[in-house]
Amino acid sequence: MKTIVVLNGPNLNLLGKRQPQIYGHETLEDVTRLCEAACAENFDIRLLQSNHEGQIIDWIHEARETTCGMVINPAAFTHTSVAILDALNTYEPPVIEVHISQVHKREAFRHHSYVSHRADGVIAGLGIEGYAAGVRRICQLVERSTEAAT
Ligand code: CA2
Repeated sequence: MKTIVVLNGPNLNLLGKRQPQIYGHETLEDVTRLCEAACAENFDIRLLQSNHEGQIIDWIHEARETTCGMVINPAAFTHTSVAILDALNTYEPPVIEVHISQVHKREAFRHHSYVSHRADGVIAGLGIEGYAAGVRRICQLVERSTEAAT
């Protein structure tokens, strides 16, 4: 099994419980189910969420050895964290950045992403379906690179 890590930043533990007009009614458990359903055969999902920047950085470091790709919604750290960008720059497999809301229709401070300097793809405004699209893209990229190597 190849593992895709799905990392989630601060406040996303409240998904489905607050501000449904922006983030919808689905919870992180629903995101896990959606990602598992989107996975190709021979892939599995490890979904993690933290409100702490250092924890997310530690998980990125661990993922270097244990995962074949990453879907990341860094939440507010998207717009602030050079430290998460630096950690992602040490991670070689494909990275897809996901935002549930259409950040470019929102406040100007949400329009810049440090993580986009590293991400291989960026998805915004598809609701939680964006995570599934990110997982499908990771599977495709990993399968293509495996085929190219054989
Ligand atoms: O649209 C996204 O996915 C965001 O990454 C969500 C972040 C926000 O800071 C980014 O600009 C865009 C906020 C996550 C907060 O999540 C909540 C979920 C439910 C209720 C309250 C907060």
